[in-house]
Amino acid sequence: MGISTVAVYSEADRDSLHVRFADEAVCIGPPPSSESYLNIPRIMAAASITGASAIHPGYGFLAENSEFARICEDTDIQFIGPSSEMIAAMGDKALAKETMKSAGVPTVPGSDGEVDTLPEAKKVVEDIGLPVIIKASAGGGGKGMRIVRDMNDLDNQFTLARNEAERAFGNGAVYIERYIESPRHIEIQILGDQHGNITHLGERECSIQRRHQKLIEESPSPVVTPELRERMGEAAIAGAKAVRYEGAGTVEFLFDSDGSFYFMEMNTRVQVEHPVTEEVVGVDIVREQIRIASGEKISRRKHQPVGHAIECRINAEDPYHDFRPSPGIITSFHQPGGYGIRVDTHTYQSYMIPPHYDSLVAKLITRGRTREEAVTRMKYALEEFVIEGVQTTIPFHVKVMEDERFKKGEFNTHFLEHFDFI
Ligand code: MV4
Repeated sequence: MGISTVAVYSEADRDSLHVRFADEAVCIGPPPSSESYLNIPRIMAAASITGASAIHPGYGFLAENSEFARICEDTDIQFIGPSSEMIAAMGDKALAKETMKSAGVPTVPGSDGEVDTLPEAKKVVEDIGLPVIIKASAGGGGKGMRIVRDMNDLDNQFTLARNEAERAFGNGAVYIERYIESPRHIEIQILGDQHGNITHLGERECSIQRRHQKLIEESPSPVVTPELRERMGEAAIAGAKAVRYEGAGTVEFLFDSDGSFYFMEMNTRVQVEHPVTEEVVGVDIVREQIRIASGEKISRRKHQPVGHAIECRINAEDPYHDFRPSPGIITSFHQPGGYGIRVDTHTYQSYMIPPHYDSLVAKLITRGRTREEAVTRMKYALEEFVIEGVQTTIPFHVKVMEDERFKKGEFNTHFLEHFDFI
């Protein structure tokens, strides 16, 4: 886009590629994120001394921090993302659900907003039936959830859920909904501009997760037909229109085995898995975020996926030992390339993966005319990918690409629970 860039980095990330490739780079502190990437005054100071006009928050740390967005709003530095109120509204999961429900987005039957007392909880469960799931309003991404299958456990689980939420988020509020046993996680990518236009870029299938960490994502989903895409896309747009959403966002749905779908959460940032959408719809999502923040209009055309894309997250983790982190020096590095292959990474040979942050080393994305072609290409690309010196998830991904169920697209969020790797 011809925009000059400033990278901020902690002492642990000095040698990261983004630091080298940016026009300027500012060190914002020591490795602990509380003293660098989460330290708002240091980031604002870096923006100020370099004369930055905008901040792209990425997808971690402060990307969904309404306080940070608000501070940007109070200065002349543009936050590339939605308003601080929008981030706060979607960060309150019970409120987000009620907002979407009012907009006509399908939601899982459950409590109307938060449930404050045990008698109230009992009443809700009597109405909707067992099993139920208790979720923290301030949670999200699987944090602070409890499943109740027996009425006799409700008392205990309700109390535990509230205490846990209070301890983890400083907010004990919870809400209750019917537990869907074996859903798929399917999410819709949306874009909204400052002129009230909202569009969707189709779905991503994100059911291959382990402990709420996504490992493999793809677009389109093997189970989404053009008709279903239209319905899910329209539901996501209706929700986004109701709040006049601005920026890139993701509306997450639970997709039940009977074909129904329900709003789960809305993410107000660009996500790790956005490349699979870019590959099939031909839209640069980060470019759109920047265009939207500068007041430009988004394209009003309908986006249709062409072909199929898959992403494998290559983490510095040992899949042979419960995915334990494996930081250290990459002694040998060779990345695959060629037609239909994309690698997004900040690393290279001799790079030291610091132990302080999460373990994503590279995103390997393949594209094909069909899902089968994308899967085959992924298998070969994984086999060409050489990373030595640290353990990685590459051999795990090879095994998944060879799995019959995976190849048929027959899986849900429980897939990795009965996947025996090794
Ligand atoms: C659910 C659910 C079943 N029924 N809600 C997990 C993350 C958080 N965003 C919500 N989650 C779930 N909510 C109802 N009513 C199952 C999950 C869930 C899950 C969802 C998506 C992907 C992986 C998951 C793994 C375990 C549980």
